[in-house]
Amino acid sequence: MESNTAVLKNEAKEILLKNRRDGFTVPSEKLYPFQWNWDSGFAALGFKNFNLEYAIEEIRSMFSGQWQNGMIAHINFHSENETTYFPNFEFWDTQVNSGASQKPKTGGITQPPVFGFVLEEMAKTHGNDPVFKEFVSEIFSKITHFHRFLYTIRDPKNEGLAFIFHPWESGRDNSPLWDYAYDGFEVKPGDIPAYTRKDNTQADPSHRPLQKDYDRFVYLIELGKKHQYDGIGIFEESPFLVQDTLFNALLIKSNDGLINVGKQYGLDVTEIEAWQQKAKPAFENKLWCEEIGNYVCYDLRHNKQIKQWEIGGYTSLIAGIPSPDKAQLLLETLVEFKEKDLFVCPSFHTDNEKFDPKRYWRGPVWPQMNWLIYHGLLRYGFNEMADVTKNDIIALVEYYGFYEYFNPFKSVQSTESKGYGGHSFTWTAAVILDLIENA
Ligand code: 9WN
Repeated sequence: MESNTAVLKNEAKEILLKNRRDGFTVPSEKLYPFQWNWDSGFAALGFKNFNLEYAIEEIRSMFSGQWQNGMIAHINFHSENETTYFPNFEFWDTQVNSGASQKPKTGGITQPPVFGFVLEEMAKTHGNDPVFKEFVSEIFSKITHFHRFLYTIRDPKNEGLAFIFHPWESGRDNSPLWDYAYDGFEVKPGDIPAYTRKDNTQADPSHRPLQKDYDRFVYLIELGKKHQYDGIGIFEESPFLVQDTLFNALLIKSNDGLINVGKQYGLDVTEIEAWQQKAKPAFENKLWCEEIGNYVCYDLRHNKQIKQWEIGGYTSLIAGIPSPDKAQLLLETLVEFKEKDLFVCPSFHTDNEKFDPKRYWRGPVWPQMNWLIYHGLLRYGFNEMADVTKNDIIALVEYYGFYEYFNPFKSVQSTESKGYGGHSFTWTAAVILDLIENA
């Protein structure tokens, strides 16, 4: 009889293969029928465990949509016939920017930059493979160009921290953090064009963002469009303007990945090292919050930290940002969660009145976040909690299946039999496979 681990591994591989299309992978068949940016990085991370060629094709396909200014959009709309997702490429209308990719068509915003560190993960197992070496020479400058976009157009004051102007760019679209960042900003009738959501017909509407949040999402798209998606007017005008913890921590981690891989192959990394020298202290000085005991996002529009405990701060660990003392503080909250009989790691603090164990990013456990936190904890030698983080996500998938995200309360297992969001989910399969293969 096959062991549980072998069953999970096989199922994970099957899901990755089933969600694979023509050289790229959709996060979930119906809910997200295109190629998403950071999901694609995690897909490659999964594929590299059993098919290097597919991992390479995945990233190559994502970068086929790179804009002239360097941006990798949050979505590549490889199929123009797919109708189950809003907003589609027509709504984004990226032709307003003369350097936007039109083949594939894309969205007009970006997502957390994961490809630098994914490339480094691939190098760990395939570093000597000539096919991989060839790929590095093709992709290295493209990833660097993406980071250059972030350190120029998204950092007009040259602080070493990139801003985001749409919650979708954070990857954590519906986090309660953004309620604070909007700070009373509401969309009034007539501010935005008419539109029809599709997400709430594909997933349980009670788990999805509220209508007023979608109105804001659409408003911010219109604002981006007005400024060709890269104009300085976005920085000057956007009601939502944030230096995000996760986004910048993964940028720093990806810089490190590029520096390490670049050095291994004798490539020039001086520009990336210069970014890194500015970015790490900027992150530390501007985003640490003593009161919360965690790194927090900075609201550039209202010039203040968003003082809330939220999971994004934990990606500082994988980027090697906190001092050992601060890392210890981060660890203690995870221990508290574990002692309260919660699965690690809820995406928002369970004591906060805005915590919701079911709704997108307002509390549930997310598989790719556990992968990031697991590696962060290992980096600081917190091996016991690293194991909890890894085993919790494996246990959740074993119990509920390969869902997009999960309820953090262990107690609900007696009454609930499903996870939340999309099923047969790509990043869930990818990180489970990677965690098992590299145990
Ligand atoms: C908008 C694809 C994406 C993830 C995000 C997740 C969710 C999209 C949506 O799905 O966002 O980008 O329509 O809700 O929040 O992190 O990349 O899996």
